[in-house]
Amino acid sequence: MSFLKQFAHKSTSAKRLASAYLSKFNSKSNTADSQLKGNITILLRQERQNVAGLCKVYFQLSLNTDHINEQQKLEMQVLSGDDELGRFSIANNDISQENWLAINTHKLNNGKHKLTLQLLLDKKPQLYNSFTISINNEGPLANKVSNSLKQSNSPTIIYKDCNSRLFDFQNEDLKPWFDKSNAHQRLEQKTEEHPIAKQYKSEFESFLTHGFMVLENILDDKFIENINRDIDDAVKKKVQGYEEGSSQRIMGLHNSYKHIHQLWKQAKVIQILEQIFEDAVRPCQTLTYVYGSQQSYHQDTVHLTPFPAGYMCGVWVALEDIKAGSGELRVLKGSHRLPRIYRDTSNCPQVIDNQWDEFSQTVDKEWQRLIAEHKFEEMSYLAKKGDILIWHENLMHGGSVRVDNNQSRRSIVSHYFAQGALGFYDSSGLPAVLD
Ligand SMILES: O=C(O)CCC(=O)C(=O)O
Repeated sequence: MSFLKQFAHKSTSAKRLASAYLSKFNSKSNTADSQLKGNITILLRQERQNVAGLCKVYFQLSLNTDHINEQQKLEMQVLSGDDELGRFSIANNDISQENWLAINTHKLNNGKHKLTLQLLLDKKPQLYNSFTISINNEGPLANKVSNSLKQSNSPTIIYKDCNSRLFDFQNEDLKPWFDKSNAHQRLEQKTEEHPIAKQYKSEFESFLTHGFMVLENILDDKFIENINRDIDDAVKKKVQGYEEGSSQRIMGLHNSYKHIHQLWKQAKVIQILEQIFEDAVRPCQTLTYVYGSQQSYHQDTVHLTPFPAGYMCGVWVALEDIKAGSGELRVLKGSHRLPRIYRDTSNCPQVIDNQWDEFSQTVDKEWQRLIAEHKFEEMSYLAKKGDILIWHENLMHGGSVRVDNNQSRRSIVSHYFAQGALGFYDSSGLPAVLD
């Protein structure tokens, strides 16, 4: 079975992956004096040939292991020309399954790079395969991030685990303006510089003080009607096994529904986020809810993790007038100033193969402890259709209990990262999939 077909048969998400990963780099021959026979197949998303941030590369080894004994060491070396960018050990169960590595592209210069994966046995080259990427990390934020990653010796190649330990989260110079002590002064300045900051000044004030802003009446009824029609179709087709009436969320509908895709890239929202990030914006995912999520209070930081901290926002869009008792979105005002919880700082295990139980229990205790130690005012968000709430990466938010189980609460959450930042999912250790 071909590599692509193996992906396609694994699961629904793997099917999506297979169709997203269009460029396949077939194996080259063994090096002259290699002891091992086999090949390395590389899969790369086509659009990632113009890459920024963390670039995920899938590879698979097909190898006859008969000639390897237990004492021998298999490693993968990643090279740019003759320069080694990184190397990591290959365990027995890494052979014949799909593996991934992430290229920390901010560590490399912009432009084209021919990269090679080379398999080593006891440090001797065995097999290799090459691919080309074109790196494009541009703008003041990308430059700052690049410098920080170089200074802190962040690895250029990350194997199977992106996590907060790999990046210098203590670097004060990387703080975004809205997390600095002079943020209100900076906002005054921004209102002189940009009409969006001027128009939404009080909303920006709320973002600084409370960790979220509410924007009323941003989307028109006709557009929302079309989005709701998309959702009706997904519900009818039971996309992702969706059960009518449940609190289940449907992920990634922007990939298959036109109007949800338009919402994901809605110009007004992007313009406001550009003012928050002071950088271009990269959309990440969409989560569609037909009924209230009933999620307990949480920060997104450990799930959708930007480096530098702060350069990610959640955007919550009301697709109907939200009724009390429907499981309204709720937020804790000012909780964005709480410490950030990462997997590493809270001793949570990495989530592998969707095994969330231990991770969720551990991190949830941390969040509830932090909330109990402080006093925050709660806001239940009774939005009107077409209203939008933008939250700071670290704001505590969740869904209230559904008192009336028959009452729908249609909404879509999308997450956005600043273009010059890098994004990963600290909980699972994966690089973020960004547009
Ligand atoms: O809409 C809600 O109730 C909360 C959504 C949320 O926080 C999430 O999906 O991560």
